Amino acid sequence: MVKGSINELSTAVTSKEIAAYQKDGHVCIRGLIDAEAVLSYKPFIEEVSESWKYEKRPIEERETYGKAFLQVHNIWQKNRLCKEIVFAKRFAHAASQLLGVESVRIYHDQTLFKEPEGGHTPWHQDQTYWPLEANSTITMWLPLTEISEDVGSMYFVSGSHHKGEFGAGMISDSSHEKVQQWIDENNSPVHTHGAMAVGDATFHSGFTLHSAKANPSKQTRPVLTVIYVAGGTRIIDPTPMQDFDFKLWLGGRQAGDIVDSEINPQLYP
Ligand SMILES: O=C(O)CCC(=O)C(=O)O
Repeated sequence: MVKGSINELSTAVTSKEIAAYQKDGHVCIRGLIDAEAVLSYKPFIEEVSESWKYEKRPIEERETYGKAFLQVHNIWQKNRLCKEIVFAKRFAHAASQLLGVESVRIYHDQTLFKEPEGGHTPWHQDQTYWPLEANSTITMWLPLTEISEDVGSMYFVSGSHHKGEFGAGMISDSSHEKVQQWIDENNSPVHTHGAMAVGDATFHSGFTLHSAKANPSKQTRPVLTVIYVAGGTRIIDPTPMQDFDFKLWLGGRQAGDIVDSEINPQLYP
């Protein structure tokens, strides 16, 4: 099953891309992995995503966030082949290079399947939900199919990760409006990496403001994300918005502890 390249260290990340990531808080690594390798795991990821989805309501009955995508978390715990791709050293190595750290662990993974006619992903920051030290996380966003810019590609506010917590609150119409207003008022630079081929991946920092457009097509936009945390990162006192993640993704570790539970194994080196 393993196509060989997923555990070979990445040569795709250049020093220019590392500098771009550190400056902008996001980057697209083209050709991070062979398309063939991604496509060989796709049916297993799709199957887990379908069988574990908890959203049962028709799309028209959901609120904005519910319309943005169907999600399933920690597919690595649900299927052996999904674990192989989520734990791929190639991805974890790229994450550590971009973060500029020696080692990374997994915080958690998730599938984000934007359905046909699925809505936009409102502006938000991920770290609003994560009780972790600042600047310690990076998310890999890996489409499992070729995507065009107008089918749910990601948009980022360049440099927003330097500002820390924005205070937009939970992902919703309200976070979207607050961030959009701030972007408009400040002429903030919004960037998309546009169309992506299978094997390309974007990476963004925990505090980077980001969103995605709706999916106007008749095809699902399947994406796998893996969230990495730098080795040695400490857990902070959770805010009420971080309590859910605190209980779910840190294996019982407490504020002040290092992220090192058995559900956060080191993926690189
Ligand atoms: O895939 C999307 O539409 C949004 C993804 C996202 O917000 C994330 O990966 O942090």
